Amino acid sequence: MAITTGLIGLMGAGRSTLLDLVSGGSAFAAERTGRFTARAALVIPPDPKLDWLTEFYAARKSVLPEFTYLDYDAVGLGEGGGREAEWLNALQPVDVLAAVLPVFLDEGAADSVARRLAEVSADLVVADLAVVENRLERLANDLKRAPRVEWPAVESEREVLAGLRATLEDGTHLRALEWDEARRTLVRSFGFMTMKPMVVVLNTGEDEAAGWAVECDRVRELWPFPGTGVMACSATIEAEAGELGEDGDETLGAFGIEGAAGARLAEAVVEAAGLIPIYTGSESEARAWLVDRGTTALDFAGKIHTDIARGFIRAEVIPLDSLAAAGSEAEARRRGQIRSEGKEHVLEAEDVVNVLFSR
Ligand SMILES: Nc1nc2c(ncn2[C@@H]2O[C@H](COP(=O)(O)OP(=O)(O)OP(=O)(O)O)[C@@H](O)[C@H]2O)c(=O)[nH]1
Ligand SMILES: [Mg+2]
Repeated sequence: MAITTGLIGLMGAGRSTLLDLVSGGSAFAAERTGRFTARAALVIPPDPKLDWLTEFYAARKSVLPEFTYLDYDAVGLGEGGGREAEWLNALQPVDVLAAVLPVFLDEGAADSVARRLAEVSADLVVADLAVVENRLERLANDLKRAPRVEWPAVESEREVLAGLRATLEDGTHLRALEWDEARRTLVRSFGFMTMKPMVVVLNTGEDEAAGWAVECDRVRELWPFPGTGVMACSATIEAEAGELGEDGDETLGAFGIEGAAGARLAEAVVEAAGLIPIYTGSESEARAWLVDRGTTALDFAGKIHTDIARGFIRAEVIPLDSLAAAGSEAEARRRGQIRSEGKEHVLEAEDVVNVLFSR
């Protein structure tokens, strides 16, 4: 399973540099869409907890979640001439959007993050508003022509869309609204940008790394919408340092930059998408899964295999850290830490799960 993230931002925000950075230079040409050429990268960040689990079960292989990134070349938010709409349309299938903010261009400006964020937000909101307005216009025409029996359906869609318009005009992203399944289905085909999980990437100069934590918190204050993740990087210098290996790590360390950008971005994608890691382990395979927060034991069984969900008996569940502290399954069992759970049990981040099922 791969999570696909589309990189967006103004032209020259540093999307391509970020793609090269997280892929370690292994980005490849993706399919052409309309007038645009895309490059993609497949990134599989390491997971020390899965390494531990693999060793614990002496598993023959280990399987990690995969992250795909998609970058369309030389096109950006805020462009006129219909190009932007076509580009955003091409991004419809992605699971997550990552908005790269060129904070490095505003060196020293105290309000850079707020201003860049407002800029991106306005462009996304305007794109969604255009979709809403178009649809409302069409519905107004439909209403003139439609037989009376169809009026209530048209009216109710108009009402929903008018509500979305008011939300957008307020500058609020649509994912901040309460969505029941019926309304979600109604708007799914519109593919609203501000409905998608979104990562904000602050691309700053290297000298600003010391202030990253503060600036990331500022983003969370300014964009308090659910489905938002935040990450900071200094794309150029991190990409250059990446080519130098350990010497590069030392250079980055001097600026206070720690951890691979690919892992940091993946973390923000996981945060935005509302996913949690769940582990499974056996002699044949140790595996890290990413599942929606709130996933039940039965949902998870179905994710492994429909047959396992069909024959679900119960799930044995233990937090990975408890298993590590106990040192063996037998000891964890003796401590009563391996719980036996039913179908409706909601899994927690870093649970190790063993689904028992009948064939
Ligand atoms: N100083 C500095 N320059 C950067 C940084 N990130 C990107 N740049 C520079 O900004 C320019 C644009 O970067 P790209 O990565 O090509 O930006 P892009 O968003 O892909 O731009 P388009 O695809 O042309 O829309 C390049 O010259 C980069 O070297 C950064 O963190 N610091
Ligand atoms: Mg580019």
